[in-house]
Amino acid sequence: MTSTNLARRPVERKPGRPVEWSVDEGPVIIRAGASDWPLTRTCASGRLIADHGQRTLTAVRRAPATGDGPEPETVWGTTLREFLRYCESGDGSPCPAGEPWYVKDWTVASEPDPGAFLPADMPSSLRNWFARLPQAARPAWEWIYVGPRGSGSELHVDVMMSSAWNALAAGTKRWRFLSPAASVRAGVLPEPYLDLVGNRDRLEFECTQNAGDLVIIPSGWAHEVVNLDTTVAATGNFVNRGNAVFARRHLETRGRAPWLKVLGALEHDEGNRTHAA
Ligand SMILES: O=C(O)CCC(=O)C(=O)O
Repeated sequence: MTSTNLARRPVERKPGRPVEWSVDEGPVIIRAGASDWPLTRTCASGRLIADHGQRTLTAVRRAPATGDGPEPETVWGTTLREFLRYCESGDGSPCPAGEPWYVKDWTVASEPDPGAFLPADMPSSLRNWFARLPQAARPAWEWIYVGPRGSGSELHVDVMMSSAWNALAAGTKRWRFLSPAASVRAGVLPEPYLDLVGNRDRLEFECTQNAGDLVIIPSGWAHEVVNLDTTVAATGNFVNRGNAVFARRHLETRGRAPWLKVLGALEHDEGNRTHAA
């Protein structure tokens, strides 16, 4: 991870209840903000393998470059128990050369008991309007990520210009964030989104997330992650009152009429709820 550090600023907060956050604040790390989340407790008490070790999972890794364009991902069907053994082995087995394997499509929605991973009641500023849709119509936007040292995610902006939270249950992650203006410059955010963002400064900074810390990433902020040791994290994307304008612009630009209709209905429903409250 290289950094030109056009600017640095602290992004740390002490834990507090409820988690108040707004997209205008930029990325925030709340120390110990997820220390009482179910997955963090399970990891801290050493019960992860006992509780979920038999879970079948798919790990991905980039295949070695062939010179024929983008590297395809290869997949490994495994169990959590076997995958954690691989993570801890340190010898790269069963795939000694190349990129580390990473589990990143373990969806919480596919679990019989999502409450074993996430709080029953998410902080309101992190709630996802789409979670109100019936299960079959809802995007599966909550995942468990498991990876060894050296695995991670390349610089990207999140799906549908959503914001995201990341609750680290075990291990250490190093994050790099680029403000929307810096994300445009890096070629990962299209220029037309810039008018939605007040601050045009090209900010770039890094932080280290430890087990129990909660990171919040605003819409339009590109981010990149490297796992410094074996990590287990819950992550989720959300669209709500704080960032719906980004999702709307995204859906309009892409001509996604059905999703625009859904977003409109959710906005209307939210308005009714606010008035009723
Ligand atoms: O932990 C990772 O590898 C990336 C996570 C991420 O991009 C997110 O939580 O939005």
